[in-house]
Amino acid sequence: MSEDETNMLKTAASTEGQPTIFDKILDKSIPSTTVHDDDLCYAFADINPQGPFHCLVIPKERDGLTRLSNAREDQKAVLGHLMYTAGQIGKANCPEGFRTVVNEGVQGAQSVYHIHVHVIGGRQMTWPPG
Ligand code: IU
Repeated sequence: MSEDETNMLKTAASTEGQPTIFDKILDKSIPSTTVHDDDLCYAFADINPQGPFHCLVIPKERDGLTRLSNAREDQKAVLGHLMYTAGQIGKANCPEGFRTVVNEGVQGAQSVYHIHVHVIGGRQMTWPPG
């Protein structure tokens, strides 16, 4: 990762509850490569891919969903939609298998506080994750 990218991630990490870079991706003021777009969610290519295929699936309305543990009961449908969409994207792009990841908080290595599901594939994964 370049120094610029590292600095962007550090900036993103300090803004829980504030607008994030993903708002700018959603309003198109920052360009992104679209993988999927529907009423509830948007998926785009990760800027620092961890495999031949790596995208992020995000809700269009963050509505307090900065991280998984903040989800309210009335947001179960949105969470389900994010996960369903991640599965469909993975199936379409990584027929040999893929990994979905939701990082949470500091020890979970979350850097952007707008919930997102990573879909990573196109290479053999290992376990445990780092
Ligand atoms: P994390 O789960 O919060 O650590 O993941 C944030 C991801 O957002 C990470 O994989 C970054 O490469 C990615 N990302 C991006 O795709 N575009 C950006 O402008 C920024 C981060 I900042």
